[in-house]
Amino acid sequence: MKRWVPTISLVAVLFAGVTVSSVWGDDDDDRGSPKLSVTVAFGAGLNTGGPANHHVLPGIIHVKEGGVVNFVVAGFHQIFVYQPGKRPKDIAVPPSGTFINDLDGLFFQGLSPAGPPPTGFSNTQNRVESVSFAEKGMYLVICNVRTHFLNGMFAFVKVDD
Ligand SMILES: [Cu+2]
Repeated sequence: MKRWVPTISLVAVLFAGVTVSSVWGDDDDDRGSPKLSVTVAFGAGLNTGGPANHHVLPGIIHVKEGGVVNFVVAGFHQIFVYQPGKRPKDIAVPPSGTFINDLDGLFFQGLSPAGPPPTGFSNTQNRVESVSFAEKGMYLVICNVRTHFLNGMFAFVKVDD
């Protein structure tokens, strides 16, 4: 009985299109030069709950000047991005309540998961919110939901050339 043996050409076909960037991921880490369009997980996914969900991944988001960060929002979260210079310890966190709402130095305010959205859909569902970064700098991005931020749900967008 003749046995089937994969040839070099078959192996080449199987791995065709698998580039170094797709192995490393174009946008899931901070390696290499900044990209013009980056995808970020804002919330760890609807198969998680509580503190396990309260993450922005990756923690350092590297994007090219003039580029866009596409935040994939998993459920009940709200994106707040601040102008460069604002640090996590500068956030004025109220002692109670659902939201932080620190508007000082705000660069971008995402859709609120509390109110009726303009689209007619629930803002608590998964969605993408894209934010453009025209100028260089280090921008703090947090989840405006108080307990989420206190669980460490924040990251930095590093805009570079
Ligand atoms: Cu959140």
